[in-house]
Amino acid sequence: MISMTGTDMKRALKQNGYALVRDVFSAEEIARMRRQVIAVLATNGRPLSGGLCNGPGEKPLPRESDLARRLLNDVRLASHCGGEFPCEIHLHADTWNNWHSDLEPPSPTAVFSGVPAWMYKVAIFLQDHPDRGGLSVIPGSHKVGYAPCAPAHIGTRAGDIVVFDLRLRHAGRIPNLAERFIETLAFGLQRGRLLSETDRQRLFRLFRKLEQSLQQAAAAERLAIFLNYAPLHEINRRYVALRASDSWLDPVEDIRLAEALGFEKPLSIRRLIKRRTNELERYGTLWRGRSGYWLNQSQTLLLCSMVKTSRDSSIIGSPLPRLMPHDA
Ligand SMILES: O=C(O)CCC(=O)C(=O)O
Repeated sequence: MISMTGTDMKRALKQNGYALVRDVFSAEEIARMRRQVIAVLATNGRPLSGGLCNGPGEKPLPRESDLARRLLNDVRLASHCGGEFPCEIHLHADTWNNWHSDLEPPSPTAVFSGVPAWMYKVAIFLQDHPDRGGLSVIPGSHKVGYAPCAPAHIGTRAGDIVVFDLRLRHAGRIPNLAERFIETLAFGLQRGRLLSETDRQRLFRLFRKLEQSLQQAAAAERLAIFLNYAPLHEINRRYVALRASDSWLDPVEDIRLAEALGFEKPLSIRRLIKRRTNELERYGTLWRGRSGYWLNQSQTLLLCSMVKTSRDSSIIGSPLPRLMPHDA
């Protein structure tokens, strides 16, 4: 991706859960995308949150269409993680989207090591959103779930893209009072089995059209494209698997562990790790960086128990939670 280095992007995503990349697409590209999105939604759009959407599900954008071919093969959209290209496209026109996260954030433990490409989504807004109405986010909420933090309304110009973590709390155009009322009412009717999901979305669409007909000046249609790096159903499956393992937790640096365990010569922990590599690798690949070993949570616990056994001192317990880098 351009206009932001890979390092800056990684830092922004790790810290805030989102990164804004300016001027990725030219005005001509945006104009063409607008025309193409409008055409697709006119024929293959289905009602969603007052507007229309396309993909995934029935009649998604064909991969051989010009829009799909361009977006799914565009090196500017290749993931900062490993260069993967996006594989799924969602088109939205004039939808509202209240606060939510696409994947339930982990709480209270932060998660940010070795995050795979599929954990991110790219948003392309096809018009300017100088203050609000584009993407709003709760910075850092991908790490801490529902911690109360002030929202940030990301000011975007047509041509910019926003990359964000699927665990980040975010919103699109926030529904107004009347829209929230109709949502609550429709949810009630759906719960009482008086309305199907399709009918509920149709009702929102009708309501939105009514709202627009009452507005004095027609606003330009709010068009947006969202790209995923894996199919949606795959993302959910992989996330469940990831959360069930401990490899997504921040690894612990050998020296910090040795210090927390009270080693007189912290570097000597490496001899122990080397000696017991086979046992440690039963719990995942032992990762050796330039500055030493990094251990996952299971390896850390195992190493603690080895030290405990070899020194006959009680170690497991209090130091471990304090080893997490984000607590430092
Ligand atoms: O409508 C928007 O801009 C936000 C869309 C969104 O929240 C989502 O795709 O998860």
